[in-house]
Amino acid sequence: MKIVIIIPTYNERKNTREMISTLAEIIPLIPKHDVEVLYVDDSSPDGTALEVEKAMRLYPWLHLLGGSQKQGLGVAYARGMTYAMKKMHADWLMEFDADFQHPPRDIPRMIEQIDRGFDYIIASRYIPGGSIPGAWSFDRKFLSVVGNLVGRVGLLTLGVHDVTGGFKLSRVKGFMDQFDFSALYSKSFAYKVQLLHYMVQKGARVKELPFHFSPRTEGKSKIIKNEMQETIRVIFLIQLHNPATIKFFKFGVVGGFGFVINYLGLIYFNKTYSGLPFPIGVINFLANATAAEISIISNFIFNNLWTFSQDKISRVSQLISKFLAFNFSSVLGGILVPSLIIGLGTQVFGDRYRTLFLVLAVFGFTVPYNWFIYNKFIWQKKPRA
Ligand SMILES: Nc1nc2c(ncn2[C@@H]2O[C@H](COP(=O)(O)OP(=O)(O)O)[C@@H](O)[C@H]2O)c(=O)[nH]1
Ligand SMILES: [Mg+2]
Repeated sequence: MKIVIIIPTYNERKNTREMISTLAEIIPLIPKHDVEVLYVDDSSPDGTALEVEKAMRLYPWLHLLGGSQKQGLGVAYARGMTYAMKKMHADWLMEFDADFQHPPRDIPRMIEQIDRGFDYIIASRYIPGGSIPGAWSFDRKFLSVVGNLVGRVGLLTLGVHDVTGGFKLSRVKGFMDQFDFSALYSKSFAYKVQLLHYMVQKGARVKELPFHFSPRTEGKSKIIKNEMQETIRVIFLIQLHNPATIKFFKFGVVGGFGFVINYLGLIYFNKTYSGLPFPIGVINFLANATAAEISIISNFIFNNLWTFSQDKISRVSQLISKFLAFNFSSVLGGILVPSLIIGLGTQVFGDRYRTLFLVLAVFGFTVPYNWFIYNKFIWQKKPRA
């Protein structure tokens, strides 16, 4: 396998000289694979590129991709990865920093995982055995931990413990070779969360290996101040284009609309039925039952035509049986169980918690329950070409 270690640099001359001699010791330890190194330099004023060029005379595995000006880490990786795949015919791409914050000694451990059937190997600071620099200030640590957590939740990739790190190994075939680099949302560090989200969404088998993220000893950090905002912006754009998120949003709109119909229907049918010779309790029972049934029908229609339009039910026999199942499930998940939660909750804790238990029942039970039932039983995914 051809593995290309991509190292973007901006003013890393001193680190680069040392890094190349360290890599020269490490690469022979990986005889099973063809490991090459590609420096992607943005015309660093300190002459980083000269250092690489000098060493290239000694090491045939060393390459340099120059650039005209500093455009950000995301742009540098987009250039480097494209070059490694198209010109160097890489089977695997490694993301690696020039400044020794990623320990070069961990490279062979990462590469070993290739033979174990993984597609995406992540060096992780946030699993047992991994760490961030102890010398960092509290603020810096806090920002790193919280930023990573925001990323995990925002990307809906809770299974990955470190989503903001920059030391990774990605399979080209079926994964990176299908990524459209012109669609990168960020020119800077936030490209990382987008690539990670892409790999996970593509179904990559992920392996996280713990590592100690060292403090920088030479040169200056190039990370920009508002990187957190930039990352949040990228996550937002990712979700805006994520079919599962769009579907969940539509499901929410339809559900909310159903709730309003139910509420207005209760008022309307209370008036309509008020002439009937029943006590008010029975009238409200009937009014709510009618309104709830109308909202169930509306939920079914709009979810079928809009939310789950890709898996639309259209055969009449199927429509009938699926609607009956939907209706039954809605009575259970939308009426019976929430009523029980509200009834039990207010019985135990008092009536002033009524709204709290309503919210708890809807968001803690009905929403996840319906989402699960709709996806698994009502609108099962049709096989797609
Ligand atoms: N080519 C290039 N490399 C960059 C750019 N920004 C950062 N880097 C490199 O990316 C790596 C990580 O950057 P660094 O400043 O160490 O980020 P930090 O570890 O988060 O503080 C280093 O090797 C940098 O030299 C850029 O705009 N262009
Ligand atoms: Mg660094």
